[in-house]
Amino acid sequence: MTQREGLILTGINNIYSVFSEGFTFLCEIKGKKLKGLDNVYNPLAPGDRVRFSIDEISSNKGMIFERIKRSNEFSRWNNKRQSPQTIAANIDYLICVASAGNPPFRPRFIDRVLVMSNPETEILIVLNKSDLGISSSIGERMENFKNIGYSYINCSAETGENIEQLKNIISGKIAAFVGQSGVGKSTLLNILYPGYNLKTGEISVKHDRGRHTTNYSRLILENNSGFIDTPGIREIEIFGIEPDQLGFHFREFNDYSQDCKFQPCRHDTEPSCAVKNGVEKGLIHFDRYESYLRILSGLIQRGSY
Ligand SMILES: Nc1nc2c(ncn2[C@@H]2O[C@H](COP(=O)(O)OP(=O)(O)O)[C@@H](O)[C@H]2O)c(=O)[nH]1
Ligand SMILES: [Mg+2]
Ligand SMILES: [Zn+2]
Repeated sequence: MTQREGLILTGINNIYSVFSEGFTFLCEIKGKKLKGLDNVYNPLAPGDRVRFSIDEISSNKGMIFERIKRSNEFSRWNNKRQSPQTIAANIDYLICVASAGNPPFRPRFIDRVLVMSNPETEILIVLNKSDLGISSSIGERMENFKNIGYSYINCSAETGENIEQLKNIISGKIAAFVGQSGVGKSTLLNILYPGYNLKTGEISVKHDRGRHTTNYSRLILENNSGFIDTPGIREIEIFGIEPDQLGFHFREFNDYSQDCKFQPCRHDTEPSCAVKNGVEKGLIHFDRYESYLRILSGLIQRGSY
């Protein structure tokens, strides 16, 4: 029996495409469960490295018996299944795509992506559909992201604005594109990586009677780089963060939180809170603080972190 290491490209209905030494193998998980990975929505995500054995009879099939330790992951809480769901693993770049309109700009979605991103993963906020016009309130919120230390660019898949720049940024990297449905992820990827004909403009349909949706994340490799297209994310539910720790994931709060009277401070109803004081003085963006409070109350309500 031959054993190998491979890279998960995609998984559909528990059949995983595993890329290894120039070939793609269709693999299942040996014994249906991977050791130590019980309470998760999906034990394997695009970008995961695995050890698998190749079937002796049909050589394009195999059995995965181990997931190699991840260097990072982008995950969310799956409310329906009440378990963590990994969207992409071992990525070099997290590209958070938003749109200037149609669907409306949702900065709080971006805030949530930022909270769930690993500090070691490079992150870029891309405001697509700039051709629709960037209102002053959108521009101001985007400036704030920049002021607190996140990179962002405006672009348009329609007019080509800044597409070359985006191409240069992700060149040689594995980049995961995340963002609400309809912001233009697949359209951008079709321009950045021509030839894969990713479906665009699809209206997400609620599937009835437990039928499996055809929407799934997949990793596409091209030379030394590649991308993960992630369809169908409506919301990013936060998990894995204690309520007392949430403030540390809003990086601009850290300039103030050491001066809060209570330590730890949830920056909510506590008196003499330096973060709230910062919001009142306009040093911290009010909308970021609103985002923070919503996530905080969500975490407390759910009661599991
Ligand atoms: N006006 C405008 N429309 C765009 C742009 N990029 C994508 N779209 C349109 O937005 C819709 C959704 O795009 P799609 O790539 O499927 O979004 P995804 O769900 O994020 O993958 C499609 O109808 C695209 O043609 C853009 O830069 N400007
Ligand atoms: Mg898409
Ligand atoms: Zn505080």
